[in-house]
Amino acid sequence: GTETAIGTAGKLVRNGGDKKAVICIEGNIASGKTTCLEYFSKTSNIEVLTEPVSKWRNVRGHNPLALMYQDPKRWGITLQTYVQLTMLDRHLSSVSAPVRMMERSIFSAKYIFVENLFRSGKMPEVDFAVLSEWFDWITTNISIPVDLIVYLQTSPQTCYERLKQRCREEEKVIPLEYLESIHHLYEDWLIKQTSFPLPAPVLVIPADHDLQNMLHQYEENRDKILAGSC
Ligand code: DCP
Repeated sequence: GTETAIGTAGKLVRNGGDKKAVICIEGNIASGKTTCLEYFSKTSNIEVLTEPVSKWRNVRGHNPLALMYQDPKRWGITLQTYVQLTMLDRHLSSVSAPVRMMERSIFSAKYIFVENLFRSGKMPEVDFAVLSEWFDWITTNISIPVDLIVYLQTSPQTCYERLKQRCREEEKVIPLEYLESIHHLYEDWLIKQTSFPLPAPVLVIPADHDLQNMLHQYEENRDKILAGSC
């Protein structure tokens, strides 16, 4: 839907009108977010938004994800501008179910990935400034409600092993150090809570375990996740 309304904070609300609970699944690359979303997609009353990564790999025949990994200085801004757009689109899309679950958020795109590119010297300051202006404008003028963040907490080593196993072509160049940087940014944001504002309370789920164990944990946390969000 494209209905618009002015929300309580005076911001433009464009998510179909009435309030729906929003849960964002956060975690490092290959931390198991997709598995978590798939698990909850089988629950009634929850609508799971599919990951936009397929878009990042193909925008009108171009692959900005691959380009960014090949030459982050040149293409980082290209990918991250598009990530920001696709995330905004996800946040604003209207859902019919009372609970919506999505992979990552516009917040982690900025606070984790853009921040990482900039801090590691892989994004020119002017690119960072322009992206930040966009982000600040969006978050000031558009209401992006999040009710709960579920943080799949992993060790970078576990993610590295899962990454090698899944063998996504674009990601073959990712070294362990990259996952370590992302990990530390996540920990500072969601655990230490010293870096950037939290858009919602955080539920931490240890996620180094094997698939069977993880599914068990999702089952155990199901009520907490759904209660925290309603
Ligand atoms: N990515 C990025 N910048 C962002 C978001 C993601 O560069 N702002 C990259 C990291 C990955 C790819 O996009 O190479 C997909 O990232 P995700 O971690 O979102 O998806 P995964 O499929 O890795 O998640 P999981 O394995 O946890 O299901």
